[in-house]
Amino acid sequence: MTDFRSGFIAIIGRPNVGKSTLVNALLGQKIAAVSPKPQTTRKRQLGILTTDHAQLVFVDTPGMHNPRHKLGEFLNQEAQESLEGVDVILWLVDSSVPPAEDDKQIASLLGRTPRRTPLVLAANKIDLISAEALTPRLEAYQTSLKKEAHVISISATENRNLDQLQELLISLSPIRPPEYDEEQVTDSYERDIAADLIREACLHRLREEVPHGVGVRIDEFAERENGMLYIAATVFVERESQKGIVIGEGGKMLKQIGSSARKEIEEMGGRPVFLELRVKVLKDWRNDENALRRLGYKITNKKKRKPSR
Ligand SMILES: Nc1nc2c(ncn2[C@@H]2O[C@H](COP(=O)(O)OP(=O)(O)OP(=O)(O)O)[C@@H](O)[C@H]2O)c(=O)[nH]1
Ligand SMILES: [Mg+2]
Repeated sequence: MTDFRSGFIAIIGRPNVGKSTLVNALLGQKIAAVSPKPQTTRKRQLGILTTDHAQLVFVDTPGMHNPRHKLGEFLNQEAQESLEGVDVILWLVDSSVPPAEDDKQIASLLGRTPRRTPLVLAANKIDLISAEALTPRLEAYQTSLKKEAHVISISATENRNLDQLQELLISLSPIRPPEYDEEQVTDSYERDIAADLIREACLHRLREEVPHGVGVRIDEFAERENGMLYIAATVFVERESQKGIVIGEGGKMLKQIGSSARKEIEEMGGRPVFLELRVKVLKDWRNDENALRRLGYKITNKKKRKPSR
């Protein structure tokens, strides 16, 4: 029998590069919300992949960026803390665009992580770039990094090179028994994923600034005797004007959001769902620490640590 390998893999990258899409693709099922808008992921979430000879525990993180409000600070904190104590760091970049300022900052942060932690630079979205343009693009990302990295190009949506990536990550993981049961795919509760899927539906349907000001709270989550899951949730927005947009004419928008979220939640849980949504204004909540806490985003105001080297 070969030795069993098991590793924690932090997936780091700026918003919208495809981190959550990659975790869903590697797991072969949807556990994380995904959308074309940046800052979709707001909390760290584990995606657990178990094969007969290895277990990879992916730590999906919020995209790192220059924050403009307190929620943004929380997102960066979540991402940065996920680097601690992992076995491998996977820096995911969008190969269809040159390195942005946020990428350079991430590269410099990664340059300060412990030398013993292997680093993988994965260039995603190669379906959007020609083979000739890819090589110099990879070099541009690589030179911004002051550390050696294993480089691999992938497409999370087209399933390209994902097996190779998986094997690489397994080979970099230590020999160790699995941490989680093989049936477990995530550490998030179904109700928290449901909240994220409702927010994802908002991100897909709403335009411009409105979706980023959306927060979701699950008020009731109960299984009824007939096997149906009953969920009541509140969609919080920052301003009165946004409330009208989310509800839409004659309640049309909220109905669409509810219906697409319900389908996703049903698919995840494999049982029928009754979803009831209401909309409330929580003024400027993204900048209000108390409101953030109530919605489950806690800023710890940790003191800055010195770089370890
Ligand atoms: N063309 C293409 N699009 C991709 C690929 N991977 C992800 N996407 C798209 O990129 C967008 C962002 O994907 P997410 O998985 O939400 O990105 P993320 O890095 O988790 O974003 P945050 O949670 O905001 O940090 C979605 O519209 C995905 O469908 C890829 O390989 N090719
Ligand atoms: Mg994400």
